[in-house]
Amino acid sequence: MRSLAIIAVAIIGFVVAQPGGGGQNFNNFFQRYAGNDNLLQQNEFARFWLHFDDNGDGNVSKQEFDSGWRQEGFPNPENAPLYFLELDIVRDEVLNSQDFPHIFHLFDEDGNGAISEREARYNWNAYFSD
Ligand SMILES: *[C@@H]1O[C@H](CO)[C@@H](O)[C@H](O)[C@H]1NC(C)=O
Ligand SMILES: [Ca+2]
Ligand SMILES: [Ca+2]
Repeated sequence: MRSLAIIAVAIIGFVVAQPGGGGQNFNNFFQRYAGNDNLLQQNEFARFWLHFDDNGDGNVSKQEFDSGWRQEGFPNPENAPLYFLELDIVRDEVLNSQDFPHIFHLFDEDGNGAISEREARYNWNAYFSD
């Protein structure tokens, strides 16, 4: 019984120790696309969303988004359909260049035309956690 408790504590400790829960996911979003200036510009932000566009037609379909979100290990894959609805701001059941500027402005809280790491992390956690 006692050793079970120790194992449980060890597992919980390990999980808690992971950087911020989806730290790796966040890095794949921000560091990969922000470049050397550590800021996400509109085109870099759009490039991130378009990486889900498997057939390269400029539209991220719901199926492309759901399967990409799941396969790449982004947070809470069971919520991918809900995230798609959040992101499809110009509601036409695809994510594309009409949606990206709106999503960009939601992330760019101080409106200076670029998403800082702080803005990115804050909004990423808010939109894509439970
Ligand atoms: C992308 O989606 C828009 C909106 O639904 C549609 O009008 C357009 O034809 C689509 N483009 C392609 C290449 O399927
Ligand atoms: Ca597509
Ligand atoms: Ca849309």
